[in-house]
Amino acid sequence: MAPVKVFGSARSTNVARVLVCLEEVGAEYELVNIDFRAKEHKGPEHLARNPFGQIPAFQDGDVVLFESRAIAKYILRKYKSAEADDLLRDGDLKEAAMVDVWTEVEAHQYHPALSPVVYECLIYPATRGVPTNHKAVDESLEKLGKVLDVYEARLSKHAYLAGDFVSVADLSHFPFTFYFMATPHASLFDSYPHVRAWWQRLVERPSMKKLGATMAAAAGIKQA
Ligand SMILES: N[C@@H](CCC(=O)N[C@@H](CS)C(=O)NCC(=O)O)C(=O)O
Repeated sequence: MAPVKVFGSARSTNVARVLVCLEEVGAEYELVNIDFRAKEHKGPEHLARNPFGQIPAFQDGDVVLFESRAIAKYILRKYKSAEADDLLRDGDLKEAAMVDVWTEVEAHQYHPALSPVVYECLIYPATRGVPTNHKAVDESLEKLGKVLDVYEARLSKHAYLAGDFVSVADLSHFPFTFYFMATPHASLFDSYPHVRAWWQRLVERPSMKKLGATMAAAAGIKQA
């Protein structure tokens, strides 16, 4: 069977969200680079895969997908096995609903609060050569603190976000949080002991160790 294809680079956060799922289930995959400098992501071939001209895109035979969180769920459904963790909980209505809730929380609360810090401190200086906008960072950190208050309360009752089981909701946090930990604001998490312990549990997963090493090397981040 031909391996599935992921279009984009492993250093890209949204691509890494897909790759971490492929690593979790041990699926074979081919990573196809898309040359941003040559604007390949805005060319007709890539637009046929992702009409928004973004990465990732994903191909499994005649199935072509975009949107990293949707691709992640496809992968976890396709490669569901007794050996891998059940990361969607599709067989249990209540658990699956909580997985959906916290996947939405990641996309609509956590990501908008945390990602500007990563863009301002790491991505824009590296890719656009512009200095950090500290006002934007401070505003984001304030929003993030409020989100982390909710996470701390949740994670003081459960080991993972959707319950006492790891799920795609947790995995979805990996790429941006990984880069956040390389910003000067990583110590914010120290004020949230249950969140910090949750993050520590996640990054010890082989999938995240592997992806983290790849992302760090690609982005020139020194890991502790
Ligand atoms: N919601 C999308 C976001 C994808 C996205 O923002 N990709 C970025 C790279 S991480 C991109 O392709 N940016 C180029 C552009 O928007 O032109 C997803 O989760 O897949």
